[in-house]
Amino acid sequence: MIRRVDLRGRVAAGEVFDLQAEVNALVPRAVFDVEKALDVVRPICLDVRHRGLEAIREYGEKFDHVRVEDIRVPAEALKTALEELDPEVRSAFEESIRRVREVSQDELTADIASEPAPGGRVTQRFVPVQRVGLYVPGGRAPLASSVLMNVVPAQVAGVPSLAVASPPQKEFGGLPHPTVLAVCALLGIEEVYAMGGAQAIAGFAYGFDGCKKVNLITGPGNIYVVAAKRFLLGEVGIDSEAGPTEIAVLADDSADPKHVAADLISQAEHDPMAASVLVTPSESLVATVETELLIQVPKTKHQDRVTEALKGQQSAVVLVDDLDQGTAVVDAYAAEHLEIQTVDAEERAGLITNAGAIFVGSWSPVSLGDYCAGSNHVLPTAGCACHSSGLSVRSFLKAVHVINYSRDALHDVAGHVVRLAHAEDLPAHGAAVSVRFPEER
Ligand code: HSO
Ligand code: ZN
Repeated sequence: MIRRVDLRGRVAAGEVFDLQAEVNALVPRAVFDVEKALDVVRPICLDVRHRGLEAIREYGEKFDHVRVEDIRVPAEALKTALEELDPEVRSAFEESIRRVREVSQDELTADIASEPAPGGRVTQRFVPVQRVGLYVPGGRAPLASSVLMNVVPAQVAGVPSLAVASPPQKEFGGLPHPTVLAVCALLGIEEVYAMGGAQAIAGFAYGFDGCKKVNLITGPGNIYVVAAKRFLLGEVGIDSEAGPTEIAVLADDSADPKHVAADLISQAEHDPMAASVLVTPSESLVATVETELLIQVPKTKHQDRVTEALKGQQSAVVLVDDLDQGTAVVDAYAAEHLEIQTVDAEERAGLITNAGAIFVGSWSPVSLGDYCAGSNHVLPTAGCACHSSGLSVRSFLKAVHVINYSRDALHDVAGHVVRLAHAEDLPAHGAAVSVRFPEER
């Protein structure tokens, strides 16, 4: 069901960046060849740039098998979708929104004022990105929860203009999935487009008839969406690249094998390329978790893709010498989601430097974070957690330094500026300061 990797005596605990190459060779990630996908998306993006709306319609017809005349979803369709949403599902979304909103509000930072010299003020102001395009994938199961994970922090950040794109669905008459529309309506989003794939990303990046160009695109997507975002970076800003989902569990004998197995299966349910990795020094836990997988997997609805994901090279049960080695291994692996189920889970979590999100103890499963913890589920995958963060209010804010010096404060430091300017052979830089103090020349 899941392969074993024995790292006992093989990976020395050391600096995390020393271990990265080694751990990645032993627990290889799924092949997610963005470079290859770039060759496919490049002409699509350029076509959308030149032909706009008509190109988006044509690619929708080709890839989503439905031609949509009105790409912009009518207000009436949003309203109807919300009315038709199951009331219990609606209240679950509302609770999820409330929690993400509360966490986002607490994350808002006040301006930071400094005075590095008397009369010389530098203030860091946080300014929202002005127009954002949010992408919500269609695919196997459209993840309506991703709508709120993108929209809520953007709204709390104060983004004044927000648009959502999601692929047209043939079975819904060319509209995006009704639950996606319902959540948009619940959040007060009025600008929604039935477009998907690379053509949607290009549509947002360049703008088209009826849709103004955006400044930033966020949200997960398939490999073509990821490739299009990479191609268009610079033309627009993007959030971190989201590939197939990953869960790493660091556990000892105190962990409940039923819980560990269920959590490994939960993320495997997303994608045959999803990675589920258990890291433990306990041989008995390995045995009980393996047994649990054999019991639980056949009972899951999406058994086929769960099995494929667990059998893949990207999934493994990894035996380590002890929890310290295990901590070093999961830290080097830099999983999108890291669960720590050990006796000392909280302290151990404090040692981790690389993870998209860390789930501490027995009562914080990844599924909680996927929906209702108040944290965000759009997280860096493929090891990107060693340089990137998950989505949050900060993703939608730009930090701007505001410099405001008095005459005296500039005068006090003028000599240093002039000297540095000359040292770089840029005398006009110095002159722009000294011209302000003509009496001293
Ligand atoms: N685990 C996914 C997010 C998600 N799960 C949405 C269910 N719905 C990536 O973090
Ligand atoms: Zn999930």
